Amino acid sequence: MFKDIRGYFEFLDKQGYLDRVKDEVELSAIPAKLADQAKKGNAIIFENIAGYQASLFNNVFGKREFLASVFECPIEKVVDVFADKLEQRIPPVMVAKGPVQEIVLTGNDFDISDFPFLIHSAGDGGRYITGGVVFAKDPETGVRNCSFNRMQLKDRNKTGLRMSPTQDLEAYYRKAVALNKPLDIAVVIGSHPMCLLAAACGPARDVDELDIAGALCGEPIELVKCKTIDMEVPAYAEVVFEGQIIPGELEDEGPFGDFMEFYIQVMKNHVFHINCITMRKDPMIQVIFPGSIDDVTLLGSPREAQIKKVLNSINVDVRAINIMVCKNYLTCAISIKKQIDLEPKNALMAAFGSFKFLKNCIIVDHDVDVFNPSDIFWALSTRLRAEQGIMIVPHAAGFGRDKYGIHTTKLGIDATVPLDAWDEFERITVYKP
Ligand SMILES: Cc1cc2nc3c(=O)[nH]c(=O)nc-3n(C[C@H](O)[C@H](O)[C@H](O)COP(=O)(O)O)c2cc1C
Ligand SMILES: [Mn+2]
Repeated sequence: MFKDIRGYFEFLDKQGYLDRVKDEVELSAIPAKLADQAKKGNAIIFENIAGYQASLFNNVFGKREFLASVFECPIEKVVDVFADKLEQRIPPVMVAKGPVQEIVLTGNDFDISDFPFLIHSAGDGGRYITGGVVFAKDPETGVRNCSFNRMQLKDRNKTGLRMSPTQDLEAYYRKAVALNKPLDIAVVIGSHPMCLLAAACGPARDVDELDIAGALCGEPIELVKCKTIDMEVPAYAEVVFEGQIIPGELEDEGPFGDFMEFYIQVMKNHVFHINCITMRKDPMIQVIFPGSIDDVTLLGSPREAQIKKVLNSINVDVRAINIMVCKNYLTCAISIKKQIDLEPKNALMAAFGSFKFLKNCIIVDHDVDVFNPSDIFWALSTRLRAEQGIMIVPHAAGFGRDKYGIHTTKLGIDATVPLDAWDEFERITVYKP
């Protein structure tokens, strides 16, 4: 497989999935351009940003087709290939040097605002790092963890950092607090696309996400030692910020437009102190727009794989699954070839049981396209018998940030036709002589 994000872009370029903007662009003009780009779906690199040395890229996973090409399978098979690979492990290997350390900046030699980090949404409290993967080690066991965390630029060497109470990083942080020791972290920007997927997939706490990244690549990720902390980072990444989170230090962070397309209000969050930057000579910075397909692919595709695997294990004949149907990963549409009349309810219970954040789940027949929302609505209007097809499970765990209890009730919908009535529900097709 390609070695790094640059290799991935070459790979996408050959298939017409990449746009390179060579003309000079103002940083402030980029968010609006990226909103347009999201409709097109191609990955994009801004190579010439006025006043900035680094380039900026976005839409690494702009279309489902990208992963299908990477895994060399049809789009509908991506979920199965991904599920298989997520169970494999290929541990990383150490190498003596790598391009990510071509330049080393310490002391007063750097200012993070010199990198093209964006204000993403109109009401955001400032510029944010959205494409950074946080590398940390369990202070007791040394097990590595990789996760996404938003970081608000605060000073030349300081950002705010949001970790949620359920994240592995937060568990490591609590151990650091108990030991009264700073938690060393490295923030890696411009990671290999398989490292990005691994960092978002949320495996068990004792699993090193880089072992999964290796499995997704089919070969080990090569790592170099950080310059100032006891951490290893991908040798072929673009930029690394090395530094610490200090126990007990909290500051205002936000507002920030999040993946549900609301603003998270200002809250007390952690602070990341940066003491060293290593990077390539001509670094590239990744940005991820909350609630974009790019964002939802990272969080949604491993959950699709997980749900599909569970349904397969109870012999539900899943034809297609789409957890991005509402631009987040809270609602899922699944098409099945029904084998038993009341089976969709069992499938719904299994789906809710296999992914806690899942709030709404719709099951349709195999002739409905789950990637086409109007086709799903067609099934609701023509095939749903609401008095028996709707299942509500109140008071179950759901998405955590939920002051108003919006995510604690599961809505399951069976919009399939009775098994013995197919003659009456066969869809019309256009007459062709
Ligand atoms: C672009 C992006 C930004 C994210 N930002 C945050 C964040 O700021 N805080 C957080 O707790 N989770 C965030 N997440 C979700 C976590 O990265 C994700 O749940 C990950 O699996 C957590 O890793 P862990 O399982 O090792 O805890 C983000 C995910 C993505 C894709
Ligand atoms: Mn983890």
